[in-house]
Amino acid sequence: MLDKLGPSLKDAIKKLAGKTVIDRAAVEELVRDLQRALLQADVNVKLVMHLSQRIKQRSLEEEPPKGMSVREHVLRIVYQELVNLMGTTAEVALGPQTILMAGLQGSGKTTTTAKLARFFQKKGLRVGVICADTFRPGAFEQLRTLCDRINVPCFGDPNESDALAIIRAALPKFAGSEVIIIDTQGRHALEEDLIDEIIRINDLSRATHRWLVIDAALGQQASEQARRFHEAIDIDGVIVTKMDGTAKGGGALSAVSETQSGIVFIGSGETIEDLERFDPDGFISRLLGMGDLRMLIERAEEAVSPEEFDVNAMMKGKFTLRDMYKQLEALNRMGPLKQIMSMLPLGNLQIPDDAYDITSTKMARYKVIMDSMTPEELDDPAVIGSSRIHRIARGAGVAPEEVRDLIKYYKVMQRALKGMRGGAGGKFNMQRMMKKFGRTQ
Ligand SMILES: Nc1nc2c(ncn2[C@@H]2O[C@H](COP(=O)(O)OP(=O)(O)O)[C@@H](O)[C@H]2O)c(=O)[nH]1
Ligand SMILES: [Mg+2]
Repeated sequence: MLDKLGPSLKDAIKKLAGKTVIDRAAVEELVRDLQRALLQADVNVKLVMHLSQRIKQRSLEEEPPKGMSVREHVLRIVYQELVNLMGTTAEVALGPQTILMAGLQGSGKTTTTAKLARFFQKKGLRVGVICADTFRPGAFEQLRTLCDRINVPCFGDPNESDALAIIRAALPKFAGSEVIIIDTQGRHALEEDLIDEIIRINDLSRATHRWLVIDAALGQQASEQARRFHEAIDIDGVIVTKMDGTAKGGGALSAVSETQSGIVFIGSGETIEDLERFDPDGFISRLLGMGDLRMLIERAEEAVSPEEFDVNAMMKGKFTLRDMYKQLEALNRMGPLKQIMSMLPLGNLQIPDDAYDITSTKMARYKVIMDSMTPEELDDPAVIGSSRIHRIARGAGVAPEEVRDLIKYYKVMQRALKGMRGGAGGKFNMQRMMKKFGRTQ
């Protein structure tokens, strides 16, 4: 998508390294690279010019915050302005709701309906899906096949030509469902009767949310569709699909952002799992190469004093349960785990949002368990045998399984740290670590 932007920006920002005053020529060069990359991603020219202006002005006029280098100062401004450009995230509630899917034919509504059903199902909610597309032949079959794969009930009637009649029949059937998703027809163009129908469906279903599905390949043209649908049914979330297959994703995101509609999800592939929550901060951080372990360690050193948390010793191989305990505390102090993760060099790895949730809950449990351990055990977890596991579990009021889980987690961290020291080019192999991590959950 904006892949080209990353390397050229990183090069431009590198040129600022070591400078003590901000150099107009360097900032201008940076802005030119940025413009080229954004225009290639089909971001609207006016938006690009506005952004360039802001970056130039802020870089040259704002005082760098205390202790921040010139490079970091400019990097931070570029980051903030790009995050603004790419828009905001709309909330997704994990409770009872009816979601109406809108969008033109081929935008990915049906596929995304199934992806959403899967998303809510994974969050433990009962989902029901309604096919209200009476226009496209085989629409019901397509949706039902997708829903069958994930065991989500799907209601439709290929012989009924009235979408409202289908919805009227379907709603009582899904009275026990927490999340109801209604897939609608699309057509090739935004026609008046399509708009009329979606307005009536919206009224009849009393939808909690009206989400618009837009193809990323539209680039900046996405704003026109977003505006028209918004006028008709008050769109409260946009899903940009096919981000995997186009270079114009940046254009689509910024165009949608301009219409003031928040982006709820991004579709990034054809399988049912290829749906991601939109996270502008993480997205831009990775793009700018903030996925940089050195930064993480700098942050870590800020959050805890050196006596408390010896990063260097840890990197050299001394890593006790106490270190891990301190690390967990430091992570807590540094803020949301997710933010920390976005600073690590994850490459294209997508970490599912719920991985963070599970992890922070687990962390709290681990702390309780560690409080029941002796100093000896904390320093050298290898001494913890089966009878000690039971004693610790009783002390912490948890199942022995959970103590074993913690020790397993410690071993994974220990191995990951070894990998970090010995891996290719000294790079932290996060992907491998997350895989192991997943297995201990
Ligand atoms: N690569 C890719 N293809 C997608 C994505 N979302 C949908 N598609 C494909 O786009 C085509 C149209 O999707 P469909 O759900 O039938 O669109 P609808 O007419 O709006 O219901 C299908 O071939 C989908 O597999 C996506 O995020 N990435
Ligand atoms: Mg469809």
